[in-house]
Amino acid sequence: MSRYSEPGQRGRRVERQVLGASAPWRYRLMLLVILVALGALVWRIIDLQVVTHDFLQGQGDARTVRVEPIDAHRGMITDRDGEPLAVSTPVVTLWANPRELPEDRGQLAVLARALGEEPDAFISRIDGLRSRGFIYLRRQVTPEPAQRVLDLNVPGVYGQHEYKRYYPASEVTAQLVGVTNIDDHGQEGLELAYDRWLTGTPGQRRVLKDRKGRLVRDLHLIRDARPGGDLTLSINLRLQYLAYRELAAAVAAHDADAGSLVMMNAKTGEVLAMANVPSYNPNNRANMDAAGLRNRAITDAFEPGSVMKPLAMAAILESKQFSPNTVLETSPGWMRVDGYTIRDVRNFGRLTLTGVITKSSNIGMTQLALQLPNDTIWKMYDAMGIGHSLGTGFPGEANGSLPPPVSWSKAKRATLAYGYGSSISALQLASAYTTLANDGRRLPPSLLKLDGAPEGTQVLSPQTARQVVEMMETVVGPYGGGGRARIDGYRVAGKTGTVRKVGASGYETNAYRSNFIGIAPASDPRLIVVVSIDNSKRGGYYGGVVAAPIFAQVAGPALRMLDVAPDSNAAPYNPESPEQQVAEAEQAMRVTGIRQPEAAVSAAQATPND
Ligand code: 59J
Repeated sequence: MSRYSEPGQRGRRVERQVLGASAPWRYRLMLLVILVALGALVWRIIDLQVVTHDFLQGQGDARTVRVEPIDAHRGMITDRDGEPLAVSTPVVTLWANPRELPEDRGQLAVLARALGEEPDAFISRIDGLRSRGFIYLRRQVTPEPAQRVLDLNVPGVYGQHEYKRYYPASEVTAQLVGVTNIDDHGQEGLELAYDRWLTGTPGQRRVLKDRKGRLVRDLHLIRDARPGGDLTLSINLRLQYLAYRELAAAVAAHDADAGSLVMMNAKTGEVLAMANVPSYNPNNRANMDAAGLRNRAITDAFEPGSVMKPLAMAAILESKQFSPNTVLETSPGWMRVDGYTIRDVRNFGRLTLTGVITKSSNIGMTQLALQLPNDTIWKMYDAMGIGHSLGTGFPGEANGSLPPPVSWSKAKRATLAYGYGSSISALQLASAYTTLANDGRRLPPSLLKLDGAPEGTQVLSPQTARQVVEMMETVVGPYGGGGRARIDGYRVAGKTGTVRKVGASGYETNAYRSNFIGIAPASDPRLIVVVSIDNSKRGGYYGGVVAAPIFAQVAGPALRMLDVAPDSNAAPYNPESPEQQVAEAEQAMRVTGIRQPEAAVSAAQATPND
């Protein structure tokens, strides 16, 4: 300003005067424009240095320093003895940035061959994807062949280290163990139920990468990956193989739709084997189909039929109104209740309570149930866990159903006593039978290995439990339908069941479920085995014909593998031997309650109903 007022600078002064005088608005406008421009510049500086600083800094850094996840090792699933059932093995996923891949056809052809692909098809595929920044070449290959590809040093080809789940026992344990998806998360079975436990926590490391995303060097570890926990199952893999093999063979031989087998430790509730057919290979996700995925032994509830009779019999004996030797009249083999006709397969005449179990008399069970208060049998079933969750946490675990005794008709009470009107899974059935096999104390099932026996719940008296087990021994004896369940060297208690399946219009006339439940050794039970075969279409369909032999083929070797002391030196069953004649006469008396010689006569007339 002082320059303008200096003497001798008149011209300027004049100019200023002219300017200021002729267009003061122009001057002000210019000043304003300059100020606005200056302000914008200052704002931009503030903006870059302060406001968006972090964003820009981050953008810059992203091109060089990155935080990379470190994959956590997923926990292993093993059998009770540490045999691996699900293991995570290191693999490499090969990927490429097509923009960086060479144009050179020869080099691409070499890469294609190393990947096991046809060169021409590979090259045209790559050419179609040139605009992309990322494509998978091959996912989850074993490290050695992956390294051979990486060693070609083709620009734009990278390897990412990952883990892949491998299931050594494949279809034998498939539905129990379950499966993970390609991102290593549980999708089915115990892999899903225990996903949080098995999944570790991924770690983080800071790395320096070049502009193309290639690792230059590790900067530092932020957090190490925390591996997932291991899971030790209750099953024994050798017993599991045995169970699966025999079950699969029987399902094939009988052209059945499906089958399940549960083997339980009678003293702890631990599941020692759980097999399901059809199955699938969990190592090949492409071939998974819904039928093979189902762990039917846990997720499928079915109408149980006669395998419920021993459980109802426990309630009947607990009432103290009957003893195993109380005699009933079941002639003529059918009876009417509430307008429904209840039938036995034959007219069994006079039967003791033991005989009702031996012969599987629907009429005997009906008579007993109708002499007891409304809810006696319902209460017993309820206490045994029918209709309740087993609490395994297994995905899709079935509760089954047990309709409550509100205004029950006589027919409902009767059918419930001989096994109809409720539904139950094979695992629930095994668990309910711990009450009989374990002196009246019910044990919850466990799919995981336990340190000791759980406390359980006393559901009935030890005496009643033993009486029912003894009654069940007659089922595999000469007058029962379960002779095919016999095992050399061991006393077996069992129950057969043949159930007409329910279809769209009531009970089917030619579709059955064949069941057998067995306890061995009967003198001091170690094993409970449930076998259930769905819709046998060849070689019979009775529980005693289809399911009982599977019990013997599995429980026999299992008892020997487990080193269980034999409790029987009975000679193998031979109907001709004098000892057998005496034994049969004795048993006939227990079954029918009638002394010889009538028993011998009726025994001779009766054909074993298997
Ligand atoms: C049966 C039923 C259906 C449901 C009958 C099996 C009833 C019944 C209505 C006819 C085949 C058949 C509620 S039979 O399990 O009694 O296991 O070795 O499905 O009775 O009232 O053609 N089991 N099975 N009954 N229903 N409703 C016997 C018995 C059983 C055997 C054989 C022959 C039935 C000895 C079954 C076995 O104990």
